[in-house]
Amino acid sequence: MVPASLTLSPEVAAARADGRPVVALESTVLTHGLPFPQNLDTARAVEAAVRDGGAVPATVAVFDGRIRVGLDAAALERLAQTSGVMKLSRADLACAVALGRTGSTTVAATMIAARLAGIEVFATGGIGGVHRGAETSFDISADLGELARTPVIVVSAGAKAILDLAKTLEVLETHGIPVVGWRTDDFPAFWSRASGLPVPLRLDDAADLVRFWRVRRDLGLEGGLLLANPVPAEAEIPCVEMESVIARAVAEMESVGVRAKDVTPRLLSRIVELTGGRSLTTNRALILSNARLAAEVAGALISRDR
Ligand code: PSU
Ligand code: MN
Repeated sequence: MVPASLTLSPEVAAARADGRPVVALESTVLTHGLPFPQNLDTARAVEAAVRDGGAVPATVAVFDGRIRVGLDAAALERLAQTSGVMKLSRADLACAVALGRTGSTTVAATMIAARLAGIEVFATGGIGGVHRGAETSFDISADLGELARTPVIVVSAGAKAILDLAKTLEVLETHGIPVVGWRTDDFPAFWSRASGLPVPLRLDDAADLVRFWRVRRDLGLEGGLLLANPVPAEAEIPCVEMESVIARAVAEMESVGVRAKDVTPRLLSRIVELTGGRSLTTNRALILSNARLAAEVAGALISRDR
């Protein structure tokens, strides 16, 4: 049963009813991750990439207290243009619904909506994770806890190198979340194809992933799976180049005392400035690549279930 506060767009509802592949997409990347107008342009391109891959895109956001799964062109535009909307994660999603607010959904909140809508595959740019200095700040994204409990395959370019990737992998392991390198042995670092950290599992074929996912369900193992897809080589910015930019942005944040939900958006926008916009081009390329892979996986899941 879909809860009353959740609305599927007519297109998503029809695809679900017919058993056609659907890919969920988050919206925090639009409101807090990319600047206007690149955010709107990217959102449209991501939806087109999902369609090209044979699946229906379902961007998730909260409008006036309704969780909407699948946005029409007008809603996408409104969201991309409005500044100051709430960034909603597991902790505040229900509050926004109860009070009739508008907000974008993080990876965690999008996974919750996807599960409620019966969508098993979700494409994002990068998940939240364990921040650098977490041993003192305790800043660990709710995305990791969500992956531990909610059964959705999340396609991500690894995790942002603004995070502590080694600690992020440790917490993923602690929670029993499978981290699968897509045709790679090295955990991708968002703008870079490799972090130098080995990825725990590697798969090269969507059919193998689908078998793995179905066995997890059969064994009653709760939680999601992180499919780590390296950015296409032609769009990559190597780790060594990003490192000095990230270190500077992180140090600036610390000196100003940015905390909690503001950390990730502030770091991302500062990195766009410090790279002169180059990081944006890479960001867009990796999101599109993740959307294409998610569509392929969603299609493979459906053929397996037939
Ligand atoms: N990583 C990115 N771009 C983003 C985000 C993460 O590369 O826009 C967003 C996602 O929506 C993610 C959220 O779920 O930030 C994590 O925020 P926090 O670290 O506050 O949990
Ligand atoms: Mn945080």
